[in-house]
Amino acid sequence: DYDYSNYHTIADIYAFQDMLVAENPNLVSKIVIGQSYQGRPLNVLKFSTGGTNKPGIWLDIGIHSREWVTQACGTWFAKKIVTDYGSDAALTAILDKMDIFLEIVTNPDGYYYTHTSNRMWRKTRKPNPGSSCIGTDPNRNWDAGFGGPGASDSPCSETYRGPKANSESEVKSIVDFVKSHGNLKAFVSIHSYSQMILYPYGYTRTPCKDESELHNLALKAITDLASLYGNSYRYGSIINTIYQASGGTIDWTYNQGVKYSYTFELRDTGRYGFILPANQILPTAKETWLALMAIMEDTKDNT
Ligand code: 0X9
Ligand code: ZN
Repeated sequence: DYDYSNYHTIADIYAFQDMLVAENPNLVSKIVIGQSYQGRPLNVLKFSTGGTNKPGIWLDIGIHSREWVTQACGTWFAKKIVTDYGSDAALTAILDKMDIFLEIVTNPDGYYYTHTSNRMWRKTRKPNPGSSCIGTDPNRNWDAGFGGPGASDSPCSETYRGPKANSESEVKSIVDFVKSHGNLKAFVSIHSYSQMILYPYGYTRTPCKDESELHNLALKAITDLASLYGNSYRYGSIINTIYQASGGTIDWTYNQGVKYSYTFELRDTGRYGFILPANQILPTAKETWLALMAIMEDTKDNT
């Protein structure tokens, strides 16, 4: 049986995904939206109770490979969905109306590298011509304020934006999926650490047009999260709450018309940072799930 309370290799997570599909064929399927630079499949679990092109909720996890608590929470979320469907009224109502798409290992080359060579690897693993430094920050590579302040043009930087928007296949594969799906209503990108729920924008100080609604829903989400263990989260726009960041995921999805676009930054606030002890995986997953449910329910009620 899969051990949700420990960290796992990419091989384990791929096997977990296939097992979940095999055990729940009427609810879960696996979509391969592309492949990484090194040729690994970019797997997305689709949770659907049937129908064609129902409104969708997207969750991507681990675009920064060293943020290990996020991929660990992702496997727990996947199991939670199949457990709660048909027994939890709120999750059942969401899945009766909408499909959920879950990409647990969004940067598989980086994740492999964090297990084999450098636990603190963040970026993709694509070489940069003319530089000995490897990789692009896949959260600076999206076509929203690309090239502006809050990203680097130096391949050796941890926030290198890449040679052009969508240069990383791990990003472009999601871009193609979002466009071809055409009916996503929520898009939640999960990172760690710093305990925040963030909404657009990161590349500009101009407030997004749904700011007050996204702000109120973020407050509901962090309140529900805190109800479990009293853990406190901050919330607000990316630029006002964390820092200016251009070329970020949810700025692009929001500009595509996906209104409920959020970035989560999970535990902790810096004591352990990216190296969160495994005994915090389950509490982090459980509290985060309450925030995700708040956002998914509100999306469902407004769809
Ligand atoms: O800098 C980042 O990419 C994120 N923080 S992290 O420690 N996980 O690297 C925050 C970025 C905010 N989100 C977007 N710009 N979409
Ligand atoms: Zn991150």
